[in-house]
Amino acid sequence: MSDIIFHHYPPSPVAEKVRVGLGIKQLNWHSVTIPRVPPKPMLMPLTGGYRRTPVMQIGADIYCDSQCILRELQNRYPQPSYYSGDNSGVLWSLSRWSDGSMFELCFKIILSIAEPGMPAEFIQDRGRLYLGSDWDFAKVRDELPHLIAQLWAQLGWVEQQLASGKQFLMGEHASMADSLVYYLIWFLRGRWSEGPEFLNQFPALIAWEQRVKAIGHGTATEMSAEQALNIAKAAQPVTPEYVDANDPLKLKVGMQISIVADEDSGEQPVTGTLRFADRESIALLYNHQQVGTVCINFPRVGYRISKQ
Ligand SMILES: N[C@@H](CCC(=O)N[C@@H](CS)C(=O)NCC(=O)O)C(=O)O
Repeated sequence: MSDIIFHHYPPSPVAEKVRVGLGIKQLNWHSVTIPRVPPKPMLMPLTGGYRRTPVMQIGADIYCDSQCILRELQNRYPQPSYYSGDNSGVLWSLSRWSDGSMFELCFKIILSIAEPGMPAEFIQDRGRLYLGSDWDFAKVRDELPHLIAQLWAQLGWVEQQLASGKQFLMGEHASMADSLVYYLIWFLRGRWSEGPEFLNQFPALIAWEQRVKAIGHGTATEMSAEQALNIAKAAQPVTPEYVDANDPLKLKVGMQISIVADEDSGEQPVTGTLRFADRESIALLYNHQQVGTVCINFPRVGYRISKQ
């Protein structure tokens, strides 16, 4: 099987979610460090303009968004499973809470407090990406007690889930639930000056956090961005040609489509030729002179598809 190449940067919380996922399966992977803000000229040939972090590459197949990456890792490396028993539907639903309202809360608390000391370029980029065209961190700061109260109540659910003494969120083995929640705790502890003190009121959560940390990230070896591009160029996509017969958008293999995150983030759509679409994922072929043809995969949930 082709090697896993992971494009990310160390302080990225969403990348930490996947790094823990790589740890749960004890995988070997190549680490390519990408810039924290655009331009990302060595990533764009692979992603057709998708600029977020992280991105996974396996040969000439590219997986954008942590949801899509974890799904592909589970498909390719089924054991040990990200699911515990038959609860995969619940875990994917949980991911919409952790990546949606919970990530937004953590982001707002951390970035609004950190803003005054951060580079203007970074703040402008993240403000537009996560808070929309009328972003304003000062307004977010005015709401901090409310936001922290919302976080407090929801971290209480995590504490409650662990209170009976189980090792991990879904039982005695680590599952995707642990990576989905751990990355938010990692973000709060590492980037919010009051985070460590705030977390002290959740003792079961802190003991669990140590257990998840101990899982590690699998085994990473550094790779240059040039090497990653050359690997894509030398490979052919393996994502099959397929569209689900019940597709509500009546998609067909070969259609020209574009795809973009379904929120006011100011991101550019990625345009290409439809190759694969089922309920969970969509993939398009994209050509770039530096890599030839690559197949770029996205999750369906959270993304808007337009026919060209
Ligand atoms: N829905 C995406 C969200 C990814 C995301 O927002 N990642 C942050 C980094 S933690 C990001 O892309 N920041 C802007 C950047 O890296 O350019 C996913 O699950 O992968």
